[in-house]
Amino acid sequence: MGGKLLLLNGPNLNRLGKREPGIYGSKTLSDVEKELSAAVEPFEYQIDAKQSNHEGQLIDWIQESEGSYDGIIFNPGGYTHTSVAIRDAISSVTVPVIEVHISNVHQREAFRHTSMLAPVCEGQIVGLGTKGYFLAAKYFIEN
Ligand code: DHK
Repeated sequence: MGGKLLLLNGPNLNRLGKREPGIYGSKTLSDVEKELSAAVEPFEYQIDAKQSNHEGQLIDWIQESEGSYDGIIFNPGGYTHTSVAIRDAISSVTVPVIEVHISNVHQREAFRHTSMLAPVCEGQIVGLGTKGYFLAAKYFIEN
């Protein structure tokens, strides 16, 4: 029992709660980070929460996760649909990654239907709101 998870959020997710609330909900990223930490604590899991709007920073954090985390819960924001470099970073580490999207990307614009990253992730949770982050943590705790 026990472990350490990295909660990683990409561009524009720092605007959660203010940004298009009809699509992304009213919780702030800080709310999600605090609630997730509290939810995993009884299982002796710890969450490190990081957010960046910058592709290179996200890549550095993914590379540095090797050996330090049991899993990464990752909402890559718009980089989901574009970033070969983030895909390569995920492939370069053995830490399993779950891709999370708050919105149902498949009900939205066609350019959101493709993920560059999903093929190298352990799994993907889409369209279940911020609950998706909690479901990803539950998966890591139970596996
Ligand atoms: C978040 C974003 O910022 C978008 O660029 C993605 C994702 C969808 C989400 O639903 O959490 O297309």
